[in-house]
Amino acid sequence: MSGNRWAARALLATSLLLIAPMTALPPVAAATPAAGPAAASGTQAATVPLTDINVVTTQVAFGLRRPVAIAAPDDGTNRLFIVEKRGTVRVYHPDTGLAADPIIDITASVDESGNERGLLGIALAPDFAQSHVLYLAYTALPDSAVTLARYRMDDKRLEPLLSQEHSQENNHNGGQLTFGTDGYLYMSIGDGGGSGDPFDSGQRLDTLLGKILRVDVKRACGSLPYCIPADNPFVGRAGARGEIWMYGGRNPWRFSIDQADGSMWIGDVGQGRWEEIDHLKAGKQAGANLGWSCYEGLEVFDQGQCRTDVQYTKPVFTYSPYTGGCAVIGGLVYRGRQYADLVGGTYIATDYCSSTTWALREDGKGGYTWGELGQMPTQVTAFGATPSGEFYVVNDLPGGLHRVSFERAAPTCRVKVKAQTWGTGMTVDLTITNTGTKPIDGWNLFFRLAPGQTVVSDWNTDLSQGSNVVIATNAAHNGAIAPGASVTMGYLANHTGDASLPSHFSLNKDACAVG
Ligand SMILES: [Ca+2]
Repeated sequence: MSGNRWAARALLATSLLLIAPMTALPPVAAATPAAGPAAASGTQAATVPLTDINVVTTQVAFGLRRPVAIAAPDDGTNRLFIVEKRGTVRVYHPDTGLAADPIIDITASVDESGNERGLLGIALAPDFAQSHVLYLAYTALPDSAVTLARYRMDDKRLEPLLSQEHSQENNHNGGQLTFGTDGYLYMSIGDGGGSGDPFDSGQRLDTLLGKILRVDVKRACGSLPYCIPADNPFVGRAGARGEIWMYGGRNPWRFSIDQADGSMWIGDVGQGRWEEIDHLKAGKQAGANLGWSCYEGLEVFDQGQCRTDVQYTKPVFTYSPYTGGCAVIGGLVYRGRQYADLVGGTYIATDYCSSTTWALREDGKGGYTWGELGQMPTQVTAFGATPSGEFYVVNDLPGGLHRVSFERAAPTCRVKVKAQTWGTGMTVDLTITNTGTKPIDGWNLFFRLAPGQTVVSDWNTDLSQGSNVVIATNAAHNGAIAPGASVTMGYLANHTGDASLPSHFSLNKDACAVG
């Protein structure tokens, strides 16, 4: 679901596609059976440094066929519903494992042609425990239209509610479904696919392509089998679709709504230079313009799509796919109990190709801190949370379901930064210390440069820069770093005014302490 860089690869690859010693935490709410993960833990935010946290995953089921979404009925059954792209939903239970036969099978209605088409999203009705009603997003037969449908488990009835023509390209279908704290259903649809927004969909308001929609599926209005909430931002505007909640999306493959505060976190898959995560607070969402295809991340992508009379919502986090990433996989804010001291209130996401686990927290000053928590399994397509807020992920071609846990582990490396800056240049010395207990034998240090910085030369390392990402590899003479020992390397760079220094480092994929 990202660009066309990975066209021959798996599902999301074609273009698809955050603590201190635990201080006295406020008492967490008792295990109240309520709607969604918010029920679990309240809203305290963990403060353990992100560099001190590792993600750990444990495979609990295998043999899934291209799983792309997870839903967790809050009905006391402890089941997980796993969506398979071909059009089936299978049940996993921690005691009995993965059921062989699907509980839902709509393969007869699903167009699975092409890498990114199929059954893509699921959302359980807020009253699912009583109604057994859920909602599905898929590309439909025969015309590949991106479709929202209601599914009644009691009589296996599938009722299409809304569809968006999407026949020309098979990528960028979106397909995330999530109920908001307002009881409305939110749905993402990609920009129509291909590459570079060929239909100019992102900035147009007369199409549902490149959008996040908000609809009321509890009621029907006139000829529509759903209603458009009267306070949707473009209701009544000539030539605009009333279903639109936000626009300027490229392929918002996975987004989530934090039930604790109503904010929305969006992983919008990038074209080729930037993957991005957007965070929109409650009250700041209606009519937000996420930028595509004027912007890709923070960079102008297509000036022809830019306007001076609109306000663009900037991503809160971007990364270059240069280090092996290809498609951001939007995740969830952790609101569970088990790891609340580590990642409570922290947003967790990953990348389909690099499997880097990204963690984001608000810094209380209007910005965000970020970190890397280690590796997810390869090809993660979606996160899911149990009613008590614990995380699972599924991965595409390997077809696994994995339980996600977090552990506190002191960083095994420390980087000290020393710099001299002038007019348009800077020299930076980086001292790497092995703070772990094992010898390091060969290393790669990853870090990011500020916009406008370009490495000119390096010493005691073999350094390469792609986009804003630097990979510094050991020189022949300093690959070995014994526990407690240090090596110093550095570089000279040009800058265009911003001489700020790198602030995050990872050594052999482990995040390092800094300073
Ligand atoms: Ca954007």
